[in-house]
Amino acid sequence: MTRASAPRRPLVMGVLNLTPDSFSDGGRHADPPAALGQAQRLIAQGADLLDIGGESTRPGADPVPAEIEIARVTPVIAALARDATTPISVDTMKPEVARAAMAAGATIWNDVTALRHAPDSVDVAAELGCQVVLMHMQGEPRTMQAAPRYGDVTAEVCDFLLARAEAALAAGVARDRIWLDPGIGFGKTLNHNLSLLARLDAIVALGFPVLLGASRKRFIAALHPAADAPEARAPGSIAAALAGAQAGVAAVRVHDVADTAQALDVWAAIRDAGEAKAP
Ligand code: HH2
Repeated sequence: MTRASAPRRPLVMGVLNLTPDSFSDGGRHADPPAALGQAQRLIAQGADLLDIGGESTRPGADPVPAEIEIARVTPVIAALARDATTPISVDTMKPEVARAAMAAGATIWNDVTALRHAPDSVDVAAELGCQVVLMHMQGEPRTMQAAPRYGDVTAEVCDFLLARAEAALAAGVARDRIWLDPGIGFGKTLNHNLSLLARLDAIVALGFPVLLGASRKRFIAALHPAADAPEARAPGSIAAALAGAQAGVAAVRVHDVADTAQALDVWAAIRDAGEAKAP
């Protein structure tokens, strides 16, 4: 996936949570017309991809049965796939939800468990032939922030991501369909998040496109207490997106699409001007 006739910079993946309880936009787009309206706004604001989820992964969130998740996401995916050309990702850990989402028109399976939630996840991903995002998480959403521990967080995240990519490849997922994601905020302290954001180049060097999801996350409020409300965290989110751009990530998963796209366009123009001047 690349952007046609535009400066080289990370794709912007707009987040659309069809959940009552997501930490930053929960309950806002609960019915299909409201969700569709928000999806169209995100596309108009410059989203290159959309990530649609029907289950919150915030710390302490309650699990959602597959039928409910499917009922939340598939009508919106089907309507969007009919009317828009923007690639659609489904944010789910359940193979049955991924399968229903692909049948409705999604082409990317974004799995925060890196295809570990169900024993058949890797096989279903291979069978669906979709793109897959393999994300790092220590523990599970309910308890992951209790006491995260690492020796060398970057090395451990890289080892995990490579092992999950190998498991996907062994099951028959094509190499060019695999994305990796360090999982900012998933079983990580402030220092773990910052270490990873400072060493995104090491994850990029693994040789797969990297997706970065730092948008509106709690570490921003830890660094800047005035940004306690998730909607107040756009500037910090953009700072993280620019760190990702500098390290060569392929896409950033964000809530504030217009502001992020603007920041990345300016960043890319400055980089290009510097490259044009280089001897
Ligand atoms: N973060 C969230 C959810 N899904 N997927 C990937 N690949 N990377 C991420 O960093 C990531 C993700 C959490 O953010 P959000 O969707 O806004 O909240 P919630 O999980 O509460 O719906």
